[in-house]
Amino acid sequence: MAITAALRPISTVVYSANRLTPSISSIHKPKTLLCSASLSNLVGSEAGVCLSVGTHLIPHPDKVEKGGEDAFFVSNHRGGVIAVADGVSGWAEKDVNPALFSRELMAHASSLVEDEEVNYEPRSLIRKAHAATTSIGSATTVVAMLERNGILKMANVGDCGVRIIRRGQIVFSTSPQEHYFDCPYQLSSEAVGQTFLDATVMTVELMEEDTVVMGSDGLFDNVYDTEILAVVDSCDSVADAAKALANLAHSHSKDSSFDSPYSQEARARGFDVPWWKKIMGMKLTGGKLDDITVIIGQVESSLSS
Ligand SMILES: [Mn+2]
Repeated sequence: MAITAALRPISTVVYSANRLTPSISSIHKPKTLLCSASLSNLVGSEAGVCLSVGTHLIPHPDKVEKGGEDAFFVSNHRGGVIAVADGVSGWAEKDVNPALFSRELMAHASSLVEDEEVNYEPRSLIRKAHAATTSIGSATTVVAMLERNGILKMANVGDCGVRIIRRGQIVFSTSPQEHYFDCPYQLSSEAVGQTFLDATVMTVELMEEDTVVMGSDGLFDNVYDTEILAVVDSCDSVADAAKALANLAHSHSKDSSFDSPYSQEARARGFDVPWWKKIMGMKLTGGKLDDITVIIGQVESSLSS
């Protein structure tokens, strides 16, 4: 399977696609699910489309006891809202638990999805959620909000990411924002950090049966897009796909001989084994140990629920 397009999120991009036929269905009260390790549920329930969502989070092997530093949420408001935040681990050196900021950011964001001022705009959601935080720390984040007419609105700060799969091909891809290698843009408790103004804002018109793959860098640093396509294609449910992708990322992350996207990028940036090892044909390889969060959303007619 080939990657047909990887749009760079420099400006707002609208994919044109067939209009989705609105349909009528019963109205359920929005329910928000926060930081569950593994869940699968249908979110969004009024006329039009909604996301059927599966999630899976595997903490960094050294951070299992504390649950890792990634956080995420899923909401069924309108067509569905999904978001991931990744706490920047450098804060541990300052005796700050890096999980606090990312979790608080996601908790505020999940409680603000229906806020009038937010107006169902991902960048506004990031602005208000960030402003509400009181924890010390910083986090990367990506937010995607689906309208029932199929318009998916996204905002991204840092190196979490999104892939959109249509008929077995990746038709949309976010790009990481970073200051330098391994130092992503991040929302912070400190004034030196980035803000909602630095977020890349993207819009894609989705079609029924499109698949949205959202993850922290722990996914995309360890799993190639071709593997994402193959795994999603081989799974029968969004829950299975999320779990299978997280497991693949986890196994690659622990494999020192795997030539991961992360090690390829490191070599491209000039990091490698010493010259005498290169002479012997060796190179820098290995996955990247990290927290791994995967959210899979499949676009469905809300009648099909
Ligand atoms: Mn990470």
